[in-house]
Amino acid sequence: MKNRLEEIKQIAEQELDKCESLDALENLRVKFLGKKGELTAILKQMGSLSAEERPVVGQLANTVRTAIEGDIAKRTQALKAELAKKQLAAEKLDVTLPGKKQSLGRLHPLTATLNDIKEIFLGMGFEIAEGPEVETDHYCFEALNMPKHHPARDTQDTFYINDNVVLRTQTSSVQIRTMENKKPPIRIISPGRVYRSDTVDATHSPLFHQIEGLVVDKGITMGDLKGTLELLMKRIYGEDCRIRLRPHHFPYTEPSAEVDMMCFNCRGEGCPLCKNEGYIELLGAGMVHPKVLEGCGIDPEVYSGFAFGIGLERITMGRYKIDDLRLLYENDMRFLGQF
Ligand code: 2NM
Repeated sequence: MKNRLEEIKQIAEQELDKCESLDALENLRVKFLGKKGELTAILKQMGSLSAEERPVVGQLANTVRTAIEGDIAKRTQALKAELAKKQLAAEKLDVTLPGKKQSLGRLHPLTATLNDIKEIFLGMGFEIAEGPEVETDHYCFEALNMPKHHPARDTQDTFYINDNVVLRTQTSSVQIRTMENKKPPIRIISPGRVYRSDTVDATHSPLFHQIEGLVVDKGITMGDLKGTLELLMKRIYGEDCRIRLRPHHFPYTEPSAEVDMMCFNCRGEGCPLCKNEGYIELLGAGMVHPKVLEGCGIDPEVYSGFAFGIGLERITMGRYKIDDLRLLYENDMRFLGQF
């Protein structure tokens, strides 16, 4: 039995050296010291020993147990230290490396221009009105003095949801809704998405953005319209910017005008950009047609008003000298990063 104990101690020491993980160490402990382990098996046989031998073997068994326990503890410590070292090496962090560059976002040129225009109008006491992009025929055409089969509808061909519901072709629908619900004085701009059944090219897109303005009060004249638009253009393009009004026709305004801005390229001299005109067409405007006012329950004998519609894309392109409208929608960072 003594020999067997010595043998157990030796085998345990040999196997201990081969243990490469904490799991293996635990298995080893169970194998030698556990309830069904080798050492316990020996102790169970002690009954067969003589009274003289028993304390001697008992003491030896304890010594062997203590020795194995000690060895396991030592090996556990060593393994843990080794593992910790490996983990530290794997998670090594060089705090002197240069950091990752954070690229800050910025406003899209359309958003930046819209924000500036909103500020200018808010400064003149306008309110911002918004409305649905899916509109009824009534708000999009009928209330704007464009009954069914009116030729002006051809220039605003749009997308039909059904016979009576369309994607709005201009934000005038918002202005009609405002005039129906609010008595003058009215001073609003209505920015938003509008839709037309156009083929995409450098200056056309089936979805674009408009900012329409409307002022209705007693004694509003064409002079108010021109002064308001001149101030807007000076703020956007610079104090030396001049505008001119050309007679035009819209069904919803009378008289109507197209508003041009002095060419920022040649300053009125004439160049390829303005096709030798010296001016660039910017927006449409006019005095709200009496029929339109009347349809909204506003007496045209008492009130008058002006309205205008600006294409956000066009004004943005002029401002940043962008020559193709498609660039504004493609989200190409090489383009957007320039602004
Ligand atoms: C334009 C040009 C001229 C316009 C008219 C109205 C309303 F609702 F008062 F009749 N809102 N906007 C208008 C006038 C829009 O866009 C080129």
